[in-house]
Amino acid sequence: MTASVSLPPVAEAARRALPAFVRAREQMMWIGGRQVAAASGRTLPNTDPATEEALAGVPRGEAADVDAAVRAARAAFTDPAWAGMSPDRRGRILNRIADVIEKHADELATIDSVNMGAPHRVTTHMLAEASETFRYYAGWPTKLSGVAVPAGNDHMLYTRKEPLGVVGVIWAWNGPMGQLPGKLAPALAAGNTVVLKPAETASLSTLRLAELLATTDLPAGVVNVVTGLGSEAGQALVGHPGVAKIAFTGSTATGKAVQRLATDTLKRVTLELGGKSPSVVFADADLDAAARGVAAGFLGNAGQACVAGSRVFVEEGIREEFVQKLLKTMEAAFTPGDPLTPGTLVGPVSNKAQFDRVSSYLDIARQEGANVVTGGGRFGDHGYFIAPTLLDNVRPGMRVVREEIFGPVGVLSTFTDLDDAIAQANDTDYGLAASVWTTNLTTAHRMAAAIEAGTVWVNSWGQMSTGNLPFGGYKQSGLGYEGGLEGLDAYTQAKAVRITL
Ligand code: TXE
Repeated sequence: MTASVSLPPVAEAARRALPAFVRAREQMMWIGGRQVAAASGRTLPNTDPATEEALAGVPRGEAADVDAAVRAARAAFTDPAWAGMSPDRRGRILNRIADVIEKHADELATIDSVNMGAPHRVTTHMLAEASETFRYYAGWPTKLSGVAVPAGNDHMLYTRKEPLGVVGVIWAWNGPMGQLPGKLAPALAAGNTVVLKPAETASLSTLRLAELLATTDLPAGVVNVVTGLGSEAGQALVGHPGVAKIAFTGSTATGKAVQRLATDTLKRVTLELGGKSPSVVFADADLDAAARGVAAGFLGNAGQACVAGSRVFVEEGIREEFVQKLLKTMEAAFTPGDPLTPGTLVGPVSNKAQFDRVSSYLDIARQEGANVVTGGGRFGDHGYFIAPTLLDNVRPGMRVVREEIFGPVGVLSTFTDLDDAIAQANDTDYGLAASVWTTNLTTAHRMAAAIEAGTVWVNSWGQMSTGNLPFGGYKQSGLGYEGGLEGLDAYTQAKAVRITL
């Protein structure tokens, strides 16, 4: 797997037909319903990771821009146009947002694929989940009710579920349109207003989405977008006293810093963080299906998934047979290609910093004594492509076993029995997800109960929810939930009302 990557003709045609949006010279942020440049006038570059070519620059928003956006969001929060809107109308607006996303799904997916390198098939899937998530939450405004609490004849007691205020949303580059809906949809369903701060290297789809939102009936200032660096715009948003809650997706280290800073103003915080998720293959599994699922687990989106199944555990007796099937699948279906070529399942990693980071982990793997079964370095001679990599001869203490690499790299070990599988799967600081491959019902349920992770897939990997299941991390993979009623509650506060009769 060391051939050079040259863009096939179909991808070149797709690139010539790219939405004009990605090539516009300079994009604008959205504050209070208007498109604005950064107060400083400065911009940040965006790059196509498959070609290393420059795309449209985005404004480098800083504290002054964040302050303007928070003020606009606060004004919109109390404006009767939003605060007094009936719940059914709010639900209709959420459905309208879903319509608009559906209509422009291909365009938004293409923008993300070019801006952050995920295969079009992957970004298309994210957009489908995005519209479904808005539809799921569109049903909630009319059902978000408090309760009447029993009391004596002299009192009436009840609760109200109220929005929090301004929600700051900060998220990552590995799935711009995948991570946003689980935050934006429930925030709006509950009646909050928001300031969005997308990742600095992958902001274009959010800016395009903001243009599309302006065509719905959302009042001005309900959704604002400030682009910029985490250390500038991101930090200013987390520290701003006018923000009631931060919803964050990113690394565990940055998540901890966000929570520390948010403590000063006692903001609520939900954190979707990193992972080092196990894929556990038992001898009785359908090994062909397991090989495909396990490969997708650590190679899908070039391994840049918080739920990536980057630690592979195989029952001892089937090790050789399974590894052969895995290598065959990797070669047949997961050879990297242009993200815009139909059928590509592995694109480049998203940006130069990530390319350097993954490359350095491959050096660390060799220094630590891991064996490179396949891959182990750059793929091709241009673009930020990394060869799909499988490592074995690994020990539990190695950095490549313990730390999130966030690239197309899996580490493989064996286990002896169920208890050994559970112990090894749980030997991690993280706890976001797991996949278990078995045809034995007892094994499936025992594993599902014993694994310390927020999501457990049995005989699949990576199926995400369309809003209706809670998604959250155990241990250092996060705090709180997205999705489902748990994900909506995170954007509300309960008020107790006591009326003396
Ligand atoms: O993430 P950051 P980075 C992991 C993955 C990756 C590593 C580094 O292992 O290799 O993190 O990626 C904003 N205050 N994950 O450095 O820093 C930033 O602008 C407020 C896993 O890109 O977490 C961006 O919008 N905001 C993860 C967002 O945080 C700040 C997805 C994420 O950036 C900030 C991404 C600050 N002080 C990376 N600093 C997953 N769970 O999927 C940065 N940001």
